Amino acid sequence: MSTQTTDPLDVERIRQDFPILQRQFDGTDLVYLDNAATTQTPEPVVDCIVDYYHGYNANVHRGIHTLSQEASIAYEDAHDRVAEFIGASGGREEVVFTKNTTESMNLVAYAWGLNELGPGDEVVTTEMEHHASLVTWQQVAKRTGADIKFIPIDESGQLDMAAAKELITDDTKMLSVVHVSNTLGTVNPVSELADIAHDHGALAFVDGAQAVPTRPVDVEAIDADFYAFSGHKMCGPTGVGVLYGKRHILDEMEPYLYGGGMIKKVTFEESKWNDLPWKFEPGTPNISQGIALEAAIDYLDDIGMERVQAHEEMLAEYAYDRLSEHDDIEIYGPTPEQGRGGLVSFNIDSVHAHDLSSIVNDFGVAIRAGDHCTQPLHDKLGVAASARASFYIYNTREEIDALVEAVDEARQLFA
Ligand code: 7TS
Repeated sequence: MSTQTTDPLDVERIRQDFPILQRQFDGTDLVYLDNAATTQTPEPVVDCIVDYYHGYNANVHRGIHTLSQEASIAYEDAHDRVAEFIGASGGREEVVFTKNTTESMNLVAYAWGLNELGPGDEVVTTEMEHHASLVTWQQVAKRTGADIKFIPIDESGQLDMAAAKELITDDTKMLSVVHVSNTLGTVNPVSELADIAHDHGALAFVDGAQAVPTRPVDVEAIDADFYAFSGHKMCGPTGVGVLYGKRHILDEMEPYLYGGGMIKKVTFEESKWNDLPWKFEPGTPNISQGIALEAAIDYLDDIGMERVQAHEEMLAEYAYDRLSEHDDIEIYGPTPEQGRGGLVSFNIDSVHAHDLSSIVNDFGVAIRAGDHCTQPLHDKLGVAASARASFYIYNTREEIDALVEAVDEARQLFA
């Protein structure tokens, strides 16, 4: 691990690693503020993928030949690197590579939920979950007869912890909570919630899709039983995600998908499962993406995750303050003082979020509009959609100024 400091980032230097940021549309610079959806990919990560295809493209875990050995070692080592990055002392055995956070979530739902839940059991989750978690638990609940309970949010978009303590009981078998909300920017007290769950004999699943890319995360300090995130939101490629699980829990779980690679011994009658984590990675995996996730982690670690977090918080505060200057803009979620991740979702009175996103796009500014896969949360906020600007290591205050100016243009157009 690099020496972590909170010195400001050398953003100009970082931007040079991302050729896509040089794009212009009719002479207008791209201002990419849709990082909660996916982040851009720096050259060392792209190079890693190219090196793989140019140098040692082969299937993993099956060939004796040199290329296959090289690919296998690199792919396996990437699991260890992820474990180190998130503080999983069990190493690769606690790190399953999936396609994305959504698949990690489904793995837990199928392999754990369908076997462990039944009528009378409860899954406690929150009102700010992404559909990846919410829809999946709904399906598991339907198939097992378990109930889902929701920890409500308060006016500021933070969890009502008094309600959480009431809702988590001895009937709770799983607490499932998002670490950083992709809509509100709320940073949830996941460690405290995991402690409450454990006091009642329940497990804790944490959706870290917006957390691992933006702050130091230590799954053991949180004491999460499961923790999920996606490579493509942290400078990595699409097609690789992670499910961390405590070793003894993964050990006892049945596989989710079956086939080659996940078995140790097969007869016509039955099969014995492979060691962790391969038991959960059947078939040919996303090899180059897995290897490139290590390159993405090296890239972020070189910058230092504490500095990434400080940069995110600085930009979130700046955007919050600049957008708050206007009375016709409503921002959702906590104030910067209450703590928020590097994104700001908002609505402007006179302009629908989709129109806003389309108009600011004419000024080269890429933001997201819609429900951000949190429809029930938007229902609770009383809106169908919101506009969202989300930041990363290569964004600047000037780019937020460009957003605010583009929003001004939209306001005038619709006045
Ligand atoms: N959980 C959270 C908190 C997320 O923000 C996302 C993606 C997911 C799960 C699912 O991740 P995936 O990699 O499996 O797709 N969120 C968003 C978003 O906010 N805009 O686009 C994708």
